[in-house]
Amino acid sequence: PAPRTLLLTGAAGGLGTHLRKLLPSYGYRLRLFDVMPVEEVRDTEEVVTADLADRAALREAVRGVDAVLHLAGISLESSFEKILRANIEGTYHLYEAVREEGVGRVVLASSNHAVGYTPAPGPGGPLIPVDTPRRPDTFYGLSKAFDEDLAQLYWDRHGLETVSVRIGSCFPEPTTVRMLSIWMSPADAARLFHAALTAEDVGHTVVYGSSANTRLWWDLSSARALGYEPQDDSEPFAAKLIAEQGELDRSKPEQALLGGHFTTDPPIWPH
Ligand code: NAI
Ligand code: 15L
Repeated sequence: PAPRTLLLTGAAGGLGTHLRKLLPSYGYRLRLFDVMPVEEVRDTEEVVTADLADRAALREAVRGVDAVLHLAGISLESSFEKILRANIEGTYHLYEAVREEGVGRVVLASSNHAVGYTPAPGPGGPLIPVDTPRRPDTFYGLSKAFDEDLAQLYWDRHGLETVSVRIGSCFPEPTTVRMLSIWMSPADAARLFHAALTAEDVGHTVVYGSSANTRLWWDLSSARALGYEPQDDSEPFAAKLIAEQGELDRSKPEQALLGGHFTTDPPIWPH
């Protein structure tokens, strides 16, 4: 198939940097958008350095692309004001640009922290479904819950399709025992985003984003229904992490709840 042009927002970040390497082999031409400069730009890449608050820059960045993979934003807890600007208003500005330019599909980086206060299932317990009630654990998680609802609104009102991916922990390796249950390898992230970008008739679909981990906490069936076939499993990392950190202690909220330490870290107030 002919290469599809993809706007990758948040391209200078950790996940964006992995995907710049991985997505071209799926046939995408990348247009990169970030407020921070992108390093080592390839000949095949176009770059837009701008803030999500810049409506004119966003509109131009979105013009002519086949789809948007929206990763830009604050990726950890912060003050409400900063989250509001980057993750809530920023995603709204992006969707307006996408609607105005007639782009048909967004894949949205949501997060496990939209449902972070959900108890993690014990061994053999029922997996967390995608329609579990939202239980954001932070202003950050709340912004991801908002973005999912924004995506639903733009589907219902404007016919603009979104796959919202509640990403677990996407790093080269899991570094905590909690992450064994929600880890997504960068290679599986590319597989999942490609499936989310190309599956037909997604409307607004919410999926969890992880590898096929032996200790999985959530239901990957809506992701698999898009054609996603995860190839990785965190289990080879388990013995070492458990030897160093111990098994999860379910009497501690930060080990018993999906969102981990996000559920117990002190709130960040305006400063
Ligand atoms: P990151 O913090 O490394 O990258 C985010 C990028 O967004 C940065 O390059 C930053 O400059 C850019 N950005 C922030 N505010 C912006 C603005 N106002 N305008 C333009 N660009 C802006 O985060 P990471 O780990 O790469 O995550 C990417 C996305 O995936 C984020 O939306 C994050 O919330 C989400 N996510 C990531 C997870 C992970 O394990 N890496 C887990 C769950 C969700
Ligand atoms: C997230 O949403 C963050 O963006 C990422 O940095 C990790 O903290 C991840 O969740 C996690 O829960 O491990």
